[in-house]
Amino acid sequence: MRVSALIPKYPEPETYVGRTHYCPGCGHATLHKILGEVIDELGIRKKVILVEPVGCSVLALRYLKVDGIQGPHGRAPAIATAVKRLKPEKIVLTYQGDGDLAAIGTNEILHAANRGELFSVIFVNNAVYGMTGGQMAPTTLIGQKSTTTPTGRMIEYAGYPLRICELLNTLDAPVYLERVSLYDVEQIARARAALKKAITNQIEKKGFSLVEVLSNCPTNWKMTPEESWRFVKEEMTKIFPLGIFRDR
Ligand SMILES: Cc1ncc(C[n+]2csc(CCOP(=O)(O)OP(=O)(O)O)c2C)c(N)n1
Ligand code: SF4
Repeated sequence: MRVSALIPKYPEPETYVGRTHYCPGCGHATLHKILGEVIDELGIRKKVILVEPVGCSVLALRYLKVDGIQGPHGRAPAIATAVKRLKPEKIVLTYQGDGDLAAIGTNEILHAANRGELFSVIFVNNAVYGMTGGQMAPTTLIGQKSTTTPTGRMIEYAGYPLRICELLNTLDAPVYLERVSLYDVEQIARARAALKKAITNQIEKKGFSLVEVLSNCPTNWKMTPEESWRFVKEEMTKIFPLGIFRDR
């Protein structure tokens, strides 16, 4: 018997096409896959409109077989607002990095959340600007090295890491805010459940939902994938605690 016959086959989700361009070990690929699984499970593939970001996941629509729109940097919430208001029967998702959502697009996400727009946000916090070579993001940890903080982020020059879930939790309108991660199988299962909840909230017309996903960037952090996930687990979660901030 051939060895390959003994290896169990795990079917890929219908919505997801594998073999992505991401660096080995990058969380974007895992996240795309579980998002594809959730879309399949909810049977909403033909209804989804994904507003894809500027950032490493700019090619998300090559891998997720859903309709979508490419937004300018940080402006996905404005586009999602328009699409959902014009086509309320669609399931509208934004997928945004921390440079996208928490730097150039902070204003956009704050006001969309405050208006209680009926779309779901997937916010990928990997503590740097991945695509452009690892510059400091608002979420970079104190002391963390990046190309623009070569000796480590200093509070005197760059302030403190911005906590988006906690910030949005001061607003009245959001219905669901959760921070998850992908550093082990249990966390991936939790992240999957959180994505499902955020999208289900939209299907049930409950209101604005955001899932923050603590992810990695082994290439720019100059770590192996294993080291990078250890950093997420041991360092990032100290500053960005995992959990549900709001569930109404
Ligand atoms: C208006 C504008 N400013 C700057 C850029 C350059 N740019 C492209 S991607 C990026 C950073 C993206 O980082 P992040 O959102 O954290 O996503 P990641 O690549 O880490 O997944 C920047 C600054 C741009 N494309 N458009
Ligand atoms: S540069 Fe970082 S975020 Fe971008 S694909 Fe590579 S590991 Fe992922």
